[in-house]
Amino acid sequence: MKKIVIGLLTLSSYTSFAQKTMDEMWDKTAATNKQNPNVQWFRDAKFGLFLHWGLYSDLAGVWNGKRYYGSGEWIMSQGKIPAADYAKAAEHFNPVNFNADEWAAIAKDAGIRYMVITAKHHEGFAMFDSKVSDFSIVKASPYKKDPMKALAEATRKQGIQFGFYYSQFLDWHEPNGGGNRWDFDEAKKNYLKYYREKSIPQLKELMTNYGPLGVVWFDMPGGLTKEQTQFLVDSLRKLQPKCLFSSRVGQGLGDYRDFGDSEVPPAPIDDVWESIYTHNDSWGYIQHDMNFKSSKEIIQLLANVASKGGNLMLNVGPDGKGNLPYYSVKFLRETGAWLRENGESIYGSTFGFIPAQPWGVTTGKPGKLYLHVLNTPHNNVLFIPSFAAQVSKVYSLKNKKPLAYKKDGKDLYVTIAGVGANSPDNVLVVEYTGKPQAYDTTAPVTISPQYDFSNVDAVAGKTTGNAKTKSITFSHYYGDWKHAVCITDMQQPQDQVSFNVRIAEKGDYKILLEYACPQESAKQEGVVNINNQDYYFRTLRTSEYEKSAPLMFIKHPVATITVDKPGIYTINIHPVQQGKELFKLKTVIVETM
Ligand code: FHN
Repeated sequence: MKKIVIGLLTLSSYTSFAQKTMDEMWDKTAATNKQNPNVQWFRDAKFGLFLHWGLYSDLAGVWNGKRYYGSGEWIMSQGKIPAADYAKAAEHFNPVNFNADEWAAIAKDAGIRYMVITAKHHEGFAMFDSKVSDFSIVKASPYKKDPMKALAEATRKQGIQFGFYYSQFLDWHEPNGGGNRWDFDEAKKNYLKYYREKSIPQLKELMTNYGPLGVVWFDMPGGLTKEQTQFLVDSLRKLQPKCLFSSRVGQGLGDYRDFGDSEVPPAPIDDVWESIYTHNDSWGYIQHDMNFKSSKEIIQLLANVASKGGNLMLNVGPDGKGNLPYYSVKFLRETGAWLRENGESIYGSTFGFIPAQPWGVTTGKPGKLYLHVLNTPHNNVLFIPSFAAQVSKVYSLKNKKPLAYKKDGKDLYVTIAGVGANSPDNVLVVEYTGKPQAYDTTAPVTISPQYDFSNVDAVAGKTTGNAKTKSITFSHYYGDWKHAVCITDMQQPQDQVSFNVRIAEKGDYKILLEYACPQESAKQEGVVNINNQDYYFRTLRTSEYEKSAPLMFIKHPVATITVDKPGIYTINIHPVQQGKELFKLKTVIVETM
């Protein structure tokens, strides 16, 4: 069994994060500080609310009549706005509609267990009453109050852990802060002076004046050595020993691990970790960004992240008047309603020992496996392969309705007819005794005609030769990062990928390859071998790879096959001859004909 390695994805600045191999992503050497005994509440919390709120929220993605797209909180950098001009924006930042109790109540209704809000983002503006800098909501804006104090109290009153985001290095307002090269001469910057005079003192203010913090969420570490970072961590820990630090404190000194923006690991990670996603395309409020994820998307994302053993912290960007966007409130409340019925399968769970199936994913607790049914099979029978433990009962979590099931050898079949398929995630519970099998990354991927498509994802592939499994990062709008795990570096016949699949029923199937292919790789021959039969194809051009642009994929039908006998098969793919990288293969799709 391929061991799932775990570790910390060391966070270089996100602009340089491009392609990491699976091993780099799961590099165990950069361990987190697993010794922090206070991490259990975080591990169990599973669902957090991220809030990006600052001067940029009032600009709402517009400066001097020009609309900016993606990462509204980066408008000063995108527009290379002089710090003195940008600072004037504070004069009309007056969030008079802000209501801490209302925000906290919405978070509670949404099933949120922890909240992290930007105390200071890269713009350098303190959203709290800082004695260190007058560039703050209290001193520089007509609002003149400290919203963080009120929000911290209201959030804790709702039983939700409260924490701050703090950009400890990037600060475009300060001559010695990181990142502003349009106003200040990089060569003259004294980062340590910035840390000593603003960053660390403000962090101490936050850890002293706002009550017990669950988390300090650091971001974009830079400029500090491991020793200096250790000194920062040690000095802050003295103020609140129980407070957890995110991995973006840098140097592997976080208490838990954050993946890249909008990234989920493709297989379970037995570590304490968090995936962070925007609700639309931006962290900070942008008035013309209306691409909000539905409650179905949020619920299925939450289930997917939990099925890999992690937390989802979903971001919302309040506007400059202190309002939460309508669709964020609407879809978060709908998510909360689902969690009130199904939260047992999420909160306090860990990854399920059955890998993703065509019907969905699994989470687990001792003696219980939760089946998150995201796609209903045509025959209303769930196939759960190789369920080694002894099943004691199976039922719908929502209404405890018992469900018929049968074992055939180790395989488990559950009849789900009549279980309300209208939910974005129908959760079933399999209670069992005895020892379940460990999660097996080499388990064959199920292909079944009970679904229109069965996906065989790159992470399930076994690579040989120079072929690699890599997480490819690209974006739509600025900073709106996307990730695709692909099989890459196949340039010659011995660079191969093989997938073990279990085809559940005989029949005719169409094989489609979902890949990205730049001009230089187009028109190269590849071959798919299934059951000792070769199927040739020639690659089609999709798009050039550039991390700050969309990476386009094609679903290229390459073969029709007939399977006479259900069973285990191997799908092998490789270039026919030496050449450029054949393509970046994301998925082998098996369509039921
Ligand atoms: O640059 C920031 C960005 O504005 C946002 O705060 C995200 C949230 O994870 N962090 C950095 C980019 O990764």
